[in-house]
Amino acid sequence: MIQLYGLRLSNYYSLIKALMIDKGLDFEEVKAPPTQKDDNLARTPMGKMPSIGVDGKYLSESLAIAQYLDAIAPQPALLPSDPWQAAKVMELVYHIKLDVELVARRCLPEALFGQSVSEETKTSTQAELKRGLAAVNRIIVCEPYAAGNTLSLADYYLYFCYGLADVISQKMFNESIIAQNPDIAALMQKLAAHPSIAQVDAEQAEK
Ligand SMILES: N[C@@H](CCC(=O)N[C@@H](CS)C(=O)NCC(=O)O)C(=O)O
Repeated sequence: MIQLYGLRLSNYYSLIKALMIDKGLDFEEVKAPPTQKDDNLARTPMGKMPSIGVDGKYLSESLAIAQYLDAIAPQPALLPSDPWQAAKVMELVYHIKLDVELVARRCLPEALFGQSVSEETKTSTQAELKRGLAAVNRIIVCEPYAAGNTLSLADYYLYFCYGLADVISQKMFNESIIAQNPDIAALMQKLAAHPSIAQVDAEQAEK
């Protein structure tokens, strides 16, 4: 049994939960808010969520966790077997994660937690978000899935990263990053109906 630590409100926690459901893994959810307390730092060295526990050992960082899950439960595969296509999936994942989600996240305190961020941060976030979105638009396929023919790790990152970044962008800049690209909007809808993702969203709503 794997322990999944974190909170359901976290997009990366949700992503890992969807992967574990799709892979048919036996897991339990353990509520663990992001803190700098010793017990949490032992699981996740930055104190962030999610992390997993396996036989008393711990692993953090969603990409590392996804890699581990794919190794212990290879089906359904998160990456194509062709090395080039697999690397292209990872390229897309990195741009979604680092150049869209992580950029939008700078405004998270104001967008979702009632704090304020500086005008400088807002201006630089909006400009860099535009650049990140353009980068993703240049390489995303969306026919029928984010990176091509099959559902891959890129679809999970698209769904959970764009979901959060879209909320932030709408609140901060009055712009939907999803509506800007009809192909991505259609894929997001399709992914929302994917059973594991629909289950994660429903359980998040009930808290
Ligand atoms: N790079 C990490 C990011 C995880 C992350 O940003 N988690 C957020 C919640 S979605 C968090 O714990 N934030 C609290 C903090 O930054 O201290 C991953 O991919 O797992």
